[in-house]
Amino acid sequence: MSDGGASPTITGIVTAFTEAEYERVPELVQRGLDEGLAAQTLLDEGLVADIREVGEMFRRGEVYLPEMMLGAEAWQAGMDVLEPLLRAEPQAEPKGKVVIGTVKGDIHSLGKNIVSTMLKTAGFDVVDLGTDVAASSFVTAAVDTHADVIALCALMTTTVPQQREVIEHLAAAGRRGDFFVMVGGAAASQAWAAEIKADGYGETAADAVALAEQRVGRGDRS
Ligand code: B12
Repeated sequence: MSDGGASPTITGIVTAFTEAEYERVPELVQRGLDEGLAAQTLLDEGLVADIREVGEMFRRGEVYLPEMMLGAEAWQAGMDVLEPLLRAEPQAEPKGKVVIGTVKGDIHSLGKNIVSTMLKTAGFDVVDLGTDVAASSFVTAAVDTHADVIALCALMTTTVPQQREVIEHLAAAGRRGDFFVMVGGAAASQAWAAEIKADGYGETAADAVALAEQRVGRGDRS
């Protein structure tokens, strides 16, 4: 996590997560804003880095599921403070349409929600299908809404195969060429994206925006 050289408030947010003082998170995020820190900095260097650290502590057996749940709640409470500042005015002419969701069997929503917010901020029309979304539902939603891009989020090694499932469903429906399929989430990788022949992989929400822009900018919308 990136607390080297960070402001005392960001260091405070880091400590709130690692010391399980979760109730302090929204107040510290607000303090950061009052001190003039950018919402994006508080998100990237504070919240995102910290919830990942909670996940590492969980993996190492240093915290248990209830702490991870409390960490997720604190994350959302901090995000509630930041989100109005990250959200842009809706644009009259959307850049394109993105259908997004977390794949079947996977209820992790925080990263998907950031990607969704950042895409909206960048001017995309976003259809958010939520979490635990069946492959067939992605296909139906993309076809019905005339989407340009399908964004698939998967956080677990047990659920990431569902990203391939969506691509196979598209192919079976004869619609594979109609949509730019991008994959992300902690369980996905560049190599995985290549293996399943996805059109793009992004490590961050900013990558998701860049990929979606690349797609609509190329003018090969179907
Ligand atoms: C918070 C959390 C939870 C919360 C989720 C709350 C919520 N509403 O989302 C709770 C406590 C409910 C939870 C439950 C579980 N969890 Co959990 N969880 C996490 C944790 C700590 C953080 C995830 C997160 O929100 N990260 C922050 C966000 C911002 O990051 P992100 O999702 O990666 O998204 C960023 C990028 O990936 C990218 N991105 C995301 N999506 C997309 C999509 C596209 C297209 C692109 C381009 C980019 C992109 O942009 C985002 C912003 O930059 C992770 C640890 C980790 N390292 O990920 C474990 C983790 C994912 N969980 C894990 C596990 C095991 C579970 C449980 C099975 C635990 C249990 N025993 O019940 C359950 C799963 C239930 C289910 N069926 O899904 C494991 C998975 C291990 C594996 N098999 O791979 C992890 C890795 C923890 C660990 N180290 O063991 N979890």
